[in-house]
Amino acid sequence: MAHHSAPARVWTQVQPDSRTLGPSSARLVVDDVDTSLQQTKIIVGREALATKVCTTCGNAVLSFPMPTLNYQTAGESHGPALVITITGLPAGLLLDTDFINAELRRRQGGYGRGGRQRIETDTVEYLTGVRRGKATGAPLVIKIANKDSRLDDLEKTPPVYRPRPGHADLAGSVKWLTTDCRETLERASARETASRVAAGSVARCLLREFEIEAFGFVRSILDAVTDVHPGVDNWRDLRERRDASDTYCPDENMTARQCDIIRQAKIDKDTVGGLVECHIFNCPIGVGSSMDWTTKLDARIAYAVMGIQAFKAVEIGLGKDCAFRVGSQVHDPIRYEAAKRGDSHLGFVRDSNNAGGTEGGMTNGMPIVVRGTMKPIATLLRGMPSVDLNTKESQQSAYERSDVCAVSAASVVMENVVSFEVARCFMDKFGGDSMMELKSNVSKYLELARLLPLEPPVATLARE
Ligand code: EPS
Repeated sequence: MAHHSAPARVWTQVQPDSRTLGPSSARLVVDDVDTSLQQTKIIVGREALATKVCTTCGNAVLSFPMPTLNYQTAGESHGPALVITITGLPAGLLLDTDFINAELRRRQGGYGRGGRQRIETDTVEYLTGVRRGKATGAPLVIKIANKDSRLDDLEKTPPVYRPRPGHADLAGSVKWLTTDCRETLERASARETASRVAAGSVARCLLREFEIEAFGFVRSILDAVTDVHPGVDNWRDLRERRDASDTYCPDENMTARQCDIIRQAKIDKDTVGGLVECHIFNCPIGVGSSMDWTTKLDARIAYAVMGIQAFKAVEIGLGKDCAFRVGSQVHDPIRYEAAKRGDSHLGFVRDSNNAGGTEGGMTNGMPIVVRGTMKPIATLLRGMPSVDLNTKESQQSAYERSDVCAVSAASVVMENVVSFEVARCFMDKFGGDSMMELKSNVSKYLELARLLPLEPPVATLARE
């Protein structure tokens, strides 16, 4: 007889007056966990199906759709608006609109930006999915209005026939079978990164409920590199220094050098790029998964960072420098300190963090450290050798109003897209339709992880 022929029982029972796991006001409890059932996820298209499978008979006991936290952006640089749709948010998530708008404002700043930022005041308007300041669990649609909207005006927004080397112009024009690069560049423009900052800062509202915090900054512009070392103890202080810096670099001397470099590039009608870094603190062990390459947190982060306009490389922890060291100089030794069981690493202390907080695609309790390389912006006032796509004659590339350096803005974008990926994997692991359920799931997991070993070690059983 089948062990489980039908969804005969609920996996967990929630009863009052037992072990309190959730917020004390709700007094939610999890009782009578059937350990013969395990949870697996099968990715179907863009949705995940959560299926509880009996480990004894292999039959599915319960099956229900579980929306993965996800987002999509729409909108052109000079269209009427940018629109962001976020799905899979737990109901009850408090949206800190001041925080979200402050991140959008920060993205607009940084020394070396062009004239556009004096026109726009990027702020979010919620169209759906919010009631009285909290996410309802329905798709959350956000609008950021473009003040400089002129896409259909051919005089103000003329066709572009001379592609800029380094931009999407040439490849996009051929791909969409047109000689007008405008069709491609309006969507490829880094204006779209405002959408990703909005999505990421919504995800950060979720992460902050679990005291998971992100800190992004500019590591370098051209050859002006700071050697600051952010860590759990000093990052808030560095954040203040970053916020006082015109280039978002938490180092006064380097900020001055970076501003000089940008000023010179402007005189030379040239552009400059640099390195940006993001550190995520206090993420518990086990977010992300080694079970499939698509579920690895570091892979998701790399995907998201490489998706930022003008990014050419992404590194986690020691990154490419791992190639120049032997194993014993790369891997972070493990020791246990019971007094630190309350930390995100649950007491499994690492004195170095070359891994950058991920091992096997999962968080290991150490800060997640991501570095991205942004190339110099492709729109040079002096132009670059190119061709007219209609006549095929050699011409200098076209000039569109642009930035001399947008590395500072890119640091804000990276901080937020990385946060979204952490939140996505966090939701994949803990799930829950509401914040209350999510919090209960997280507490229960941490409680179990701290109780390890939950069963007698196999070696002990073998001796008995
Ligand atoms: C940007 C808006 C754009 C550019 C820049 C980033 O606005 P506009 O083209 O109207 O000046 O300043 O876009 C690019 C650098 C690019 O590669 O397209 C913004 O809002 O960040």
